[in-house]
Amino acid sequence: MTELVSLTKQGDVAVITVNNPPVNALSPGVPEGIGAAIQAIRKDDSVRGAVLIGGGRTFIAGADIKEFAKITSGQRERGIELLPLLDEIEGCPKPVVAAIHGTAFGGGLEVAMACHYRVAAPSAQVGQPEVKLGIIPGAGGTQRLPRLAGVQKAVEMCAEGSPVRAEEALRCGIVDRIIEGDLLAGAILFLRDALDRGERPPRTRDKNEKLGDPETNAPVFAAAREAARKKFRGMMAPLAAIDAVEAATGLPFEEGCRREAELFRQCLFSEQSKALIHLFFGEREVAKIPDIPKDTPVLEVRKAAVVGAGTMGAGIAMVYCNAGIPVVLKEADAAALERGLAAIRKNYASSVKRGRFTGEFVAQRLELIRPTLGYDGFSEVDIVVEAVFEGMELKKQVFAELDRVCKPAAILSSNTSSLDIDAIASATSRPERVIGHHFFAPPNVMRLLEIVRGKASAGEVVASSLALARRLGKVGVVVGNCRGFVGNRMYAQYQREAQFLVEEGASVTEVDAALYNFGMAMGPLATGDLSGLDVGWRIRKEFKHLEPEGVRRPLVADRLCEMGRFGQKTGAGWYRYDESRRPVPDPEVERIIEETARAAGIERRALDAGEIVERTIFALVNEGAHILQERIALRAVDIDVFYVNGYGSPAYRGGPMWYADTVGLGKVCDRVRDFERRHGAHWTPAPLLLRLAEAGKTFADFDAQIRAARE
Ligand code: 3H9
Repeated sequence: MTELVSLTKQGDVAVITVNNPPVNALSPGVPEGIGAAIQAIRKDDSVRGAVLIGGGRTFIAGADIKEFAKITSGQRERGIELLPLLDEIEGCPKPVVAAIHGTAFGGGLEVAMACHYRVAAPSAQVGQPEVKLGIIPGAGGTQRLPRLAGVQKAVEMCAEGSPVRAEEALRCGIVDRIIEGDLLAGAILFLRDALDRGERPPRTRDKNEKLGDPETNAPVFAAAREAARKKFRGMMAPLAAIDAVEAATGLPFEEGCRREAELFRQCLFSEQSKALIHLFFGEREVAKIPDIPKDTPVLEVRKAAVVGAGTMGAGIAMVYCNAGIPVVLKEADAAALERGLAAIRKNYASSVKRGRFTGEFVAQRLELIRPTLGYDGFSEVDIVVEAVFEGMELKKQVFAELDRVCKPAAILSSNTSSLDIDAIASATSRPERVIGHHFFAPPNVMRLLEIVRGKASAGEVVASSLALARRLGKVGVVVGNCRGFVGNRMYAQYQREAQFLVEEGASVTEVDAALYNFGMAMGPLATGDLSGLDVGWRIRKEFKHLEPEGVRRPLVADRLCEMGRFGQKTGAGWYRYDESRRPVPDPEVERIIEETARAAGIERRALDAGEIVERTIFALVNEGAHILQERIALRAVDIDVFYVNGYGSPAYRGGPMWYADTVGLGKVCDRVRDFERRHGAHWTPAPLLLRLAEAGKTFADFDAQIRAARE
């Protein structure tokens, strides 16, 4: 065999083991190795059947995703052709059992479904997650899965990409038995039972009983399409996956596979797939910090504390509880503490109602919260998250107290979204243990954690923060210390342009609709209303003395705040809100905008959606380029991962920096220059953007250089 696939024998049973760490992907050599093993088994009269198993921590986790870029860039001539291998396995006259542990994902599940039987460890998971990469199963997954699991389940798994656990896989017919204890021994026993029964190795392709009929299938496909259009707005792969499963119900197996292959290719060569694959690797790359070695020791977090039980503090406490970490929740007065606890209980109750958590799970989580008005229990915690009101003096006071009450090794983190982390750290005797942990609202939902590295933050504290982020189910992105860090610093430019656009003549709904249609989860003005316009107002007032003179500033948001229109929480902001918090366009706001623009001498005109998108998204990109140049973000992909996970940027566009690459930095730069001529110095192109555009390069090239330097 190859080094990647070994063939051994246990009596009359052959064992094919895939050894391609870390996840046994089907990299070049693996399919060939499995194919050669099957041929050897066919010829070997002493072998009656085989078990296919993964070495190390998992079964095959899918095709090698790195190969896709080689195919689409032309670097690799042929696609990944797994179908002949799967025919080979399925056509083998001796039964082959797939023994699954870890994850049988994508091509891994497709290989398993071509085997005659599947057994699984209780902790195993199976899935067709291809849509998350903007593609669909491309090796018969959409044809074999409905034959095993039925149409409804197959549509769900292929269109949504979520895995199912072994128990459910057994229930719906994807696996035949769950093996407690030694998986290989159990798989061999299972195989011997099958051999003793003397049955012909069953081929999944022949199992047509679960394929249903057009009448019962039609509403299943219609409902799946409707759900996919809502849940995966703008994405093509989920709809293509549904088409492919539908083909399984209407076409003979081989023709269905051909249809699947066509759809797979269309998806693979789309910009969406390239963007999503960029994010897949990006999410893993953000945890690699050039000056922090992989083996840096990390602090084990057994207990945590949160200071402040407001919206953010309460949400952060829930994040810790959900990860099973006991948390002390401190507030200054009893009423505020009770409000925070009530918010947590209400939030959990609605999760139970929606079926996300069981009542038992929630009861256990609530047990983990220990409310307090003082600092009792703080001496035992490994980490504190400060989430008090956003003001430097208060934060310094809290950190000085934490320094006094917490053990020396404890990490002291701040949830500040914009304040100087070094200034906060200066209030302690241990600035090396201080770091920013900026969560995004609502903390128990949003995946992003902005990890702000102060000038003194120790490598161990950064590494521990990244490990903790993963444990909390977050994606941690490490950024440097500057005003607003990466998130709010870039977002401020985006918001600024959105507001300038309304002053210049676009309506509130036009601005929001243009960006919603671009794929943002919400328009910028509706987002402002959701997070509260008063937050930015307060920050603008705090930093007013730092604003350079003579620079144009948005005017309307301050006027809305002066009128008490803080957004959803006051029932009015950029929109008015009805009792169900639905936004209603408000003529009063349009009147205020017109009045303000007239008073400021701003000429108003019609603006189209294209210009709205360019003005807002290129503002993000230009600021992103400044941030990269200043090394506040390590790589462009860090910014992309950041914006997709924290700011509702559409994943299928790959994040703002990747999107700029797809537009072409030359074109982006020309538009930025044009905006500079028309709107002033805040549009001056970032030197890095200019440099890359002039050299015909991309942000991806910039990242490649950083990667090369690291390696
Ligand atoms: C497919 O199969 C298409 C088919 O229909 C056939 C078409 C013809 N390839 O996530 P981790 C790397 S599409 C290459 O940190 P975990 C990953 O980058 C594929 N590399 O570990 C990382 O590298 P590094 C369908 C891969 O334990 C390292 O492995 N399958 C692949 O938290 C560890 O990864 C999927 O979409 C891959 N397939 O989670 C599964 N997978 O250390 C994608 C991982 O250098 N993978 N790597 O940063 C996953 O969901 C998770 O990695 C998994 C393990 C759950 C398996």
